[in-house]
Amino acid sequence: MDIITVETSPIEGQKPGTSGLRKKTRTFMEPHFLENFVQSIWTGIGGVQGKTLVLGGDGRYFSDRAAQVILRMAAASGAAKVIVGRNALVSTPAASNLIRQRETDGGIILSASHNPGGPNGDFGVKFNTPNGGPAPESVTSRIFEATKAISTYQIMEAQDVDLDALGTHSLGRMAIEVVDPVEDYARLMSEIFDFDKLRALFSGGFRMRFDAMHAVTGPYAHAILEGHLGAPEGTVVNGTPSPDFGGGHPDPNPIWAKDLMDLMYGDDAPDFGAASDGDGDRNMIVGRSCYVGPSDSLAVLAANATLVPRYSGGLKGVARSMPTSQALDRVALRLDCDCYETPTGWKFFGNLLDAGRATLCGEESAGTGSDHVREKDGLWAVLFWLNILAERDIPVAELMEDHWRTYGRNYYSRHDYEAVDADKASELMAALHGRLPSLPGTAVAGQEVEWADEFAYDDPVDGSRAEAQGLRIGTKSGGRVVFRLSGTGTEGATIRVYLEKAETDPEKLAQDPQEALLEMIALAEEVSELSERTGRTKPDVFT
Ligand code: VG1
Ligand code: CO
Repeated sequence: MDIITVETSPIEGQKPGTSGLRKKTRTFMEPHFLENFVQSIWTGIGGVQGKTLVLGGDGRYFSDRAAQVILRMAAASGAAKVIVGRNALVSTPAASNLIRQRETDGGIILSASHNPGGPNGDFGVKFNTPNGGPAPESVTSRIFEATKAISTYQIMEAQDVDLDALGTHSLGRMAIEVVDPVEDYARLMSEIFDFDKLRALFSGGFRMRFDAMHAVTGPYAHAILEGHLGAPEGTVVNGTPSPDFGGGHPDPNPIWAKDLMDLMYGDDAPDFGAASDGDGDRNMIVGRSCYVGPSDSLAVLAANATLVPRYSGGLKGVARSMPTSQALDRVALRLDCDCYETPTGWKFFGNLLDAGRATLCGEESAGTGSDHVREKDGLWAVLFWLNILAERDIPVAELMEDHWRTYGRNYYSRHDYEAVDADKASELMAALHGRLPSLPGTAVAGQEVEWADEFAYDDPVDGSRAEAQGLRIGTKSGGRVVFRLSGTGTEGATIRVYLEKAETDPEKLAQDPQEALLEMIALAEEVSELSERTGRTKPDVFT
């Protein structure tokens, strides 16, 4: 088979964001776009000669073509082996697990997570390092530098590999092993949780619905929930992955998982509801008439961790991304364990997990995970909740009330303003940045500002520093507002406004978050002049 060298030149805009490179699918399909980026990954990691990689993704439109291109490029650059999920389907946490279990040199995940798929949707490519986690900034910046200097790439001329057939194939001298993407992951879950207890829960009549949102967790949820744990058939809905996610938006939040919300707030609600995103790393948890916000969910997992076999010895530490609510900190204080605050994106948890400083991590964007892999893990979070409910034997709503009574409640919401004109968004951020030093000690929208800063993170393990990670304002009354620009969007800019207010008065623990946060919402508007600057009067999405 021939290896050909193709002349190319740098393509603008190949800077990896919060989680790999995400673009419109059509952009990825433009001549050389994918190839340039993949060759730059090889350069950024010091070549693939003799290496073994994992390859898989959420199965979105163009994944099948992209997988064949990546295989031909890996073979052309001398990779020894690529382990591929059948039909290139592997959830993000399962890919992280494969990279670790098989001790490979890393892997490539094809996904744009919760963004819609299809020719008019989004596509993404992410490189994960040998620890199974998303490449840290040191690696992504080398990849980005390579995209700016590229002049050629190598690709093998060959027929497509049959990725539907399990077993070993070859491409030139490179081996390709097509594996069942669910098997290893299901085994890992059975080692973490008390599967006997969960089987007893379902055989005792516990009812749940898991909405896979036509995305990658379908096969995993069918196999684990309905297979291993004996949940009745029909527990998993929308369980067949489709390249455009059934035309939907595979984002597990009350807006995009509305069917599930309607069911859980209706007359015939089952005991428990859950959903996961496109690539299976996010989760949504909802009890009967009780939606659990992601930051609260993280705090509940930490508070109840010792009920799960793997964490029965306690937690080494916990970590949350900066904009995530401080509900976790309250639990850590009681447990007397360290609580780290990192920038947004899972890549910042990797060092803490590798160094054994943190056991559980999470983000307000519906991502929770632990040291079992190096990605957030949707189905793991769902099984964690089931394990807690099996042990505590109370409804979700009661568990939440108990949690807030014990620890206090951090009312929390994120307001997103999507596809804002990029210049206007950066002007807003720049103006706010300029105002920060003058805010402490003044009153804004009737709230006394205590502190204001721009978040920067010094990694305690490798000493690296990440700057400009969000603008934050804290009030005397224990409130906080954070402003960030999204690093995963593909159209204009997305402004994220994170609102939080702590409440410990036992009489005030049952409010609607949007009501409880009205003062913080007013402060955010006044300090940023968001509606005036962007013409937007309400968020496109709030969670
Ligand atoms: C968003 C979330 C962040 C998450 C990232 C990737 O990033 O806010 O918490 O880690 O998506 O998640 P940003 O930069 O748009 O705010 V996933 O499930 O999209 O891989
Ligand atoms: Co995701």
